[in-house]
Amino acid sequence: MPQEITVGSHVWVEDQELAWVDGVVTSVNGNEAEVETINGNQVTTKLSKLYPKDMEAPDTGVDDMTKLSYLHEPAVLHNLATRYGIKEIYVRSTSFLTYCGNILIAINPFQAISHLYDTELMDSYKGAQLGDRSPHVFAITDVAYRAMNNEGKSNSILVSGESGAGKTETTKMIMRYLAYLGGHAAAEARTVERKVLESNPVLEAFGNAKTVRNNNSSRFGKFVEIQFDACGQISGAAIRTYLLEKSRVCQISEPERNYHCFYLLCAAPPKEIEKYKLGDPKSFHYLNQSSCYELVGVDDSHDYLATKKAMDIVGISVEEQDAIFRIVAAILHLGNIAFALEGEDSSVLEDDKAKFHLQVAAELLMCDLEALETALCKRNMVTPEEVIKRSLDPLGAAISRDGLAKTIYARLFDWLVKKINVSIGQDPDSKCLIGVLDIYGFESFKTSSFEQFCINFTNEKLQQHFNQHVFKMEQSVYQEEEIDWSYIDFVDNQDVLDLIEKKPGGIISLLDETCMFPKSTHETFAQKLYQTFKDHKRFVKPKLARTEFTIVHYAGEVQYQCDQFLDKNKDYIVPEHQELLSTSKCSFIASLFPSLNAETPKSGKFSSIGSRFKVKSYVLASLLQLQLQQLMDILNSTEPHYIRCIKPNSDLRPEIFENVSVLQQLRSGGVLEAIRVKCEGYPTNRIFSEFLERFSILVPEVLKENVEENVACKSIMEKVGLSNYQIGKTKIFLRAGQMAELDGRKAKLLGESAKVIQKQVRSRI
Ligand code: AD9
Ligand code: MG
Repeated sequence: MPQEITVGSHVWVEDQELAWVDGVVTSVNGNEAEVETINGNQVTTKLSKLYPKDMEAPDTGVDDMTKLSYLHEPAVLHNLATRYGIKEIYVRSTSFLTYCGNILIAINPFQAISHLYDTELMDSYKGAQLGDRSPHVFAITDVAYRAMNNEGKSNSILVSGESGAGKTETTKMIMRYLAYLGGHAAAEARTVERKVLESNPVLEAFGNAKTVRNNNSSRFGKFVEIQFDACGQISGAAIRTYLLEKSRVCQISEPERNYHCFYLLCAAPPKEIEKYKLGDPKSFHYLNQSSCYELVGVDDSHDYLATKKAMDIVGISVEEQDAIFRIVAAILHLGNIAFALEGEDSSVLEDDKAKFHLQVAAELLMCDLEALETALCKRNMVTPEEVIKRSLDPLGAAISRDGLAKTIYARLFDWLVKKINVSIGQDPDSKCLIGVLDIYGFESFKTSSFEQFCINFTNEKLQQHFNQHVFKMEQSVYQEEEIDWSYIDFVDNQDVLDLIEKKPGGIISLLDETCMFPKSTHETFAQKLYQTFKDHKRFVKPKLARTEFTIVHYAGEVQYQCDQFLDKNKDYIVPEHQELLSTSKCSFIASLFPSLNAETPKSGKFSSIGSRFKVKSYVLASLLQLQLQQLMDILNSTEPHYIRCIKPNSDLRPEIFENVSVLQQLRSGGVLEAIRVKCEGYPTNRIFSEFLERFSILVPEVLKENVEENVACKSIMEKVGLSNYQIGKTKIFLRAGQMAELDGRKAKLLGESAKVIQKQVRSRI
């Protein structure tokens, strides 16, 4: 039972709607207490479920979580809400962002805040000490840049958060600030940083889409590696992308949209519309599955021209741009090729409209019309004697058509990334880099599928990296102060990672094996999982489940539906499609589908796309595993900084702060876990003089005894009867709850209830 809570104590109590609400203890009865909350409720609860509220905390909150006197969940949440609520006061000083150790929490304002990203502000952050300026994305970037220059070590900034939390916007600000810091003075030398910045609109046009959660949602993960020369100037960059959501090309649901580029092209100048035989987006199947065509505040025709301009800057030639948009148009036409049943199980083009679109698609893809039709409607059956053409039924033909559209799009996207990398150029002599990671956050839906499995696996990997780092940071503070830290417990998520990626025997291995057997089904896959992991504490077979499984992730349980795991894992191009496109008369298109025999893997960093083409079929989950391992190797060689983006509400509106959802995000983002790690050790520390100012009233004679500050602090702790604290070189380190205990004693001594703690002995918190 926490001793500090008595009648009159100000506390936080759990609340279904608000997560935590503050109140005053009105009675204590054994292990239970009655609390009157500020919203007028009487709540009876266990004493152990109450958390003390710091009555000396400033009304404006604190800009650094480590300054919180009581480090616990409600205090963290309340502080964030306070900071977000007063953002008007801080418009100039940008204080809706809060540091937590070297973690920056950024709450999406959902409104443009004036001067927040001005050049003047950049000037003011340049070279400023971290504590001297209010927390800001520029501040953390400045620290990374300076650390790189001073210590000659690569740094990385990992941005995470749920969809719509502001990761991409934050990433762009980091890149802008780095271009400002490491940019070239002479205009003609600025091409590298211009290309780096302009890669964003290009990738967004092809990789972003409106979703329920975000009007400009990135449907891929991205790691940008910015290379610097010995003078600290940008000398090259490399972009790696992860897991583009291919299914969106063919399937969208209300109120979402397909990738932006399709709508941009439909809003192109009349000449282009005519050339690509386009028209109203409503007339295309791949777009009209949802009735959302336009975005508020977005002018597609303006963005079309802006995208082309950005393409110019990143070095995509006019001919290449023509081929790219020809492909985008061809995909729209492909989608309109509908099939009808012929005979028992064959398919033919449904009507003249389908014939027209087939013809246009063939023209745009510069391939033979009949060959395209055959590739869509028929499959080769190879027998020892001969190759027989087997007809597909209309459903099979539609699946074949969608498969073709998805493959073309994915290859186009990969081409863009590769082209940008080649155009920006890599600096082979660069010793230092700053990596910026903009990756999808943890996801849990009613029906979570393969995509969520991959996303959550990625997040487990990053979480492990994060935990290890936070733990290391904690240790380094203790070491600096020369205090004992050896017994701090550290819980890792290695067990979840083993469950997913252990070789052999993990889920990914089992999935790969299952995909290799032609007769496997998702049911046999599920059975295999149930058998293998029946005793694994991170794996649960839900009651009555036949094809679902649950993983107990660090951020919570997620139930996966493994229906489509096998299909989605096989990233495989139909040989007939490959053959068709590799013989396209358009050299650009043919180059996206190099003939399998002619392919030679390229050496160097960006061989993955090339070597991927080499293999006829591969499995996505293990490809991701490989990519993540490479990412981890890079991250492990850098000094990491973390930005946790928080989405304050799901309406995407300013000034609304939803406690429950924010708390869930703090949990998923590992912020609460970081706090837990901190609480395992000494969550609160105070410089000796501050501690004495706040608590010498408890043992006034210590000030009279002419002793060292550390001895005086020790005396106070001993007289109050607290142990297990540590005295460092400059600070006293307190265990969880000790600060509250001291405050409780003080309040009692002052002869008043904790409710009216006078703020006379106010110390800087
Ligand atoms: V997703 O996982 O790619 O779906 P993100 O990347 O986390 O997501 P994004 O950066 O795209 O979110 O931000 C969503 C929207 O929030 C933006 O389009 C802006 O309208 C808004 N936003 C985000 N950050 C800021 C900001 N610092 N200032 C103003 C912002 N508005
Ligand atoms: Mg994004």
